[in-house]
Amino acid sequence: MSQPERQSEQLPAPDALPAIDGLPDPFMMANGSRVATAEDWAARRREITAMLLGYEYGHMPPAPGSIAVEKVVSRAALDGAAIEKQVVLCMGPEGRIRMRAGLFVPTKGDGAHPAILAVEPVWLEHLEPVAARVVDAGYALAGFERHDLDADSADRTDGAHPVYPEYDWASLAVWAWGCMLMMDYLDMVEEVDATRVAITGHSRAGKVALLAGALDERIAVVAPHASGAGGAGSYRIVGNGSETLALITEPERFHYWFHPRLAGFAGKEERLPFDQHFLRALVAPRTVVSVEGLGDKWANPLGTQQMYVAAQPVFDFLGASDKNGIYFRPGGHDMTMEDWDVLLDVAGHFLLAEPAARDYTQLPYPDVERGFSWTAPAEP
Ligand code: GTR
Repeated sequence: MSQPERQSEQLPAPDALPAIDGLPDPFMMANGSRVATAEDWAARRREITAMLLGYEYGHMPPAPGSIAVEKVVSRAALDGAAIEKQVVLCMGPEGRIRMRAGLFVPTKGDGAHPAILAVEPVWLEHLEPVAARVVDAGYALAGFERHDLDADSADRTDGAHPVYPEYDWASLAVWAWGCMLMMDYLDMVEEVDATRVAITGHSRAGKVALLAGALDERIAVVAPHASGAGGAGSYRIVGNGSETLALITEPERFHYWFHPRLAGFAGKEERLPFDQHFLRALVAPRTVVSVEGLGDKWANPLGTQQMYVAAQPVFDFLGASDKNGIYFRPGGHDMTMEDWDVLLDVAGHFLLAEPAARDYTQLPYPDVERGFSWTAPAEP
């Protein structure tokens, strides 16, 4: 058992935790005092991370250190607009972790390019229009095959789980770890500026993008798309027809995405010592913009708005008020070309300081009460 897991063994069970009225206060430290300084927040950030990993996602191994890059393909692509690289990243004990990754680097423009990191195998044919659009906007597009690390099933005998048997990470954490490996890789690629990376993913991959972006402080912009339960959506505030904690952790559904402790809070969400605004707040003072479909009820638009609102005091406290954003478009649960255009606008504005073409503060339910009464401490 890893050290953090040994510590999380002592985590109180749901019934031993107090029921919290409204949304938990991210500034309230475990010792009962409230965050007052930037150092306090750094300590609180560690507490929040420990809670989220202990109760919700499980613990990941550290970065494997060195990565061997096996080149599979390097060729002109997208009618000459990009060089496409397909590689296999080999790492971990005895090189047993093998993950396919891909990268499109624009041929126009000099120097290291800003990049979009998608939790997708970007080399697949159906994503070619996306690659063309991203490259045309001047970004490199990177992605990977998360199922090389963990198949989307409860089986723990494939991919990374058997390589690190001492870790209690569930699938979302395994896949988020893959994003961090991608950051290690992008750091090695001289045509990419790894300090200017925006991460995105849709739905379950959006949950992964948010988790990775919350934990990995190298990721400048975090843009989960339709991530819902376990992502940018609330467990406590759930709109009509939206996915609940109980539903997502059902044994016949997606319990294996999460640490088994999470399912214990089904019907007891008020005892969770956090809600997903804590995850979102971990991104501060970097940028998070969640992109949603107004008609995508399953992904909990109301609860996503409320998490955005409840994370804002942390961004305010850290002097990053304008780095927390949300965007709702009409329509349902898919990631369309229009959504990629939004993502490129987000990247243009928050990575490259270009003027934004959209308002990232517009609430779809402006009249709903905030659901909490605590406020940000005076600025550190
Ligand atoms: C659904 C699941 C959602 C979302 C979605 C997807 O069935 O309930 O939480 O992750 O799958 O990934 O498309």
